[in-house]
Amino acid sequence: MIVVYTPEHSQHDPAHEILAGQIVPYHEAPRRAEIIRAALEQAAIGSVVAPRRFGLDPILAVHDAAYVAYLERAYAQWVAAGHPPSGVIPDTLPLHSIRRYSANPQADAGYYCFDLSAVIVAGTYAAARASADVALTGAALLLEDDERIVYALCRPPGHHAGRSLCGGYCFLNNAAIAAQYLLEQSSRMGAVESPQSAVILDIDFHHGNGTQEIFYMRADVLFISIHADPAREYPYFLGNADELGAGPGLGCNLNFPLEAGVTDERFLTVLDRALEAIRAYDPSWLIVSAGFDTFAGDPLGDFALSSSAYQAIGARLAALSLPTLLIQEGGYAVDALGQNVVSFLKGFA
Ligand code: OKP
Ligand code: ZN
Repeated sequence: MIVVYTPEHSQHDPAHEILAGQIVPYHEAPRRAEIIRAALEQAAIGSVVAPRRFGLDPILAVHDAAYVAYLERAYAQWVAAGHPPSGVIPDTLPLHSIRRYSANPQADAGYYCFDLSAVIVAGTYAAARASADVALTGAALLLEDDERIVYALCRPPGHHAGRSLCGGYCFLNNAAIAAQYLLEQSSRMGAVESPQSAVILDIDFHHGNGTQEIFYMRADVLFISIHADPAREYPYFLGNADELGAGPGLGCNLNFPLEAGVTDERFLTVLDRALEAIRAYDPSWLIVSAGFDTFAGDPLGDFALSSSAYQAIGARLAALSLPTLLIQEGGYAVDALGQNVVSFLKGFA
């Protein structure tokens, strides 16, 4: 198995976030990726490669150009406006009818953000670009045909980022960018006559609202998410079972919102239903938004998965026998994160 990793993620290192009105240390911290990398090395899993550079085109195939330009300028204009150098956090969000764009640095931040957790510091844009390149490199390796399973150690994560919104520690939607790239490149190569399609399976504790939004109207990407019921948990406003896709994408969005306390057995039972849907859809590619905040000890989650559950999940995904891109998303129980990722990847061995 190939592992794609770059130390560039560490430039994205906000000190704090605002959680339920409290200023707390940033959960989505650089040590998460370093712990995973060290655990993979110790378990001798995979050969680690650095990402290639893909430029902006594959990012702009998913994200709005004005949004990406905002991510690039946000920190500098924020500091120039006299705001704190600790990072960009909006204080006013243009919700409902209050929607006219304003270039004021505070308003700019609010316009492109849906919560207070996606803090932009000086290195955020570079780190987010590198994270997208990690995912794209994984996709390219699958296209080159010598790899069937690639693990992209992405940081920052991506599944909450929408076409023109950051939030939930996410800036660029790595899974969506990789999926779009796989579809475009494989139909361009034309070696395969059959129309290309992809499944994005999101097993992070939180619903992948950004990914859902990006592909909601499309039939060539089936988005399936198993997550905490949004009635109880972040991201609150999306992730219900009755969100089935729209227009040509109707039937190509499948949510499994779950109760608190989900055990290994319960999760695997629900996963089996997701796998049935994947088999029926018969995609060319499988992209997994792999979050480990479903772990029993996670500070942001209320599921009860054990470390060994991830190996069982991995083995079931491997049994699909699809070219598979594994994309790192959440997981905040950092002491167990390395072992949980190792367990997951062992399931593919
Ligand atoms: C990112 B990923 C919960 C507040 C959550 C942001 C969580 C982002 C999770 N009470 N704040 O792991 O899906
Ligand atoms: Zn999560």
